[in-house]
Amino acid sequence: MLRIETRLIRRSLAGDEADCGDAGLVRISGAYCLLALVDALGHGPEAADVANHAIRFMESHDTLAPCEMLTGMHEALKGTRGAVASVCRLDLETGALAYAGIGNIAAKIFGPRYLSFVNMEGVIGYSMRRSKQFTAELTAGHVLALCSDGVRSGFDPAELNDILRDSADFIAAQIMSRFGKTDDDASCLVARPLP
Ligand SMILES: [Mn+2]
Repeated sequence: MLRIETRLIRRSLAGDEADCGDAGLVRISGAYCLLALVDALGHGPEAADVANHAIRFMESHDTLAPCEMLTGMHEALKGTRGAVASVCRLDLETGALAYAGIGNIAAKIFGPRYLSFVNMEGVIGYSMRRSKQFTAELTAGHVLALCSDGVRSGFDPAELNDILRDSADFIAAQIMSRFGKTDDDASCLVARPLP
C-alpha cells in the first residue's frame, strides 16, 4: 500500500486565507486518495464561496472518477461565477493515478519521468465540454504538484530536482516562494509517495 504525504499551501491576495478563491482537497476513501485543486474566477469572499462549494461537492462525492467529478461539479456550480479545477484519483494499492482538469491549473509529476497533464479549456459551472481523463503512475521518487495560475508554471522541471527528496511541506513552500506570483490568489498542492 502506497503511503503518501501531502501539503496544501494557499496564499490569498486579500491577505485573509478565508477569502482565498483557491481551495484544495486531500481525502482518502478506502484504497483511493482524492486530490484536487480549485481556483474560482476572480478573488475575494465571493470567489472563496464558490471554491468552498466545489470542495464540498467533491467531499460528498468522493468516489467519483475525475471526469465524472468535473461533470458533477459543473452542475453544482451553475449560476455561480465558475471555477477551474484539477482532480486526481490515486489508487493507493497500485500507484495508478487518474486525472482530469478544466482550465488554467497546472498539474505535473516531477522526477525521473516528468509529466505535465493537459487540461481542457472551459469554466466549470459556466461552459465546459466533457473533460478527457488521463492516467499516469505516481511512484516513490516522483512528486505530484497541482498549482493554480497564481504560480508561474513555465519553469524548467529540473529546477525542482534538488528538492524532490525533501518533505511535501518543504517542496510546496519552495514552489510557492520560487514561483508564486503576487497579483492573484496562489495555491499549490503537493503529494509525495514515501519510500
Ligand atoms: Mn487564479
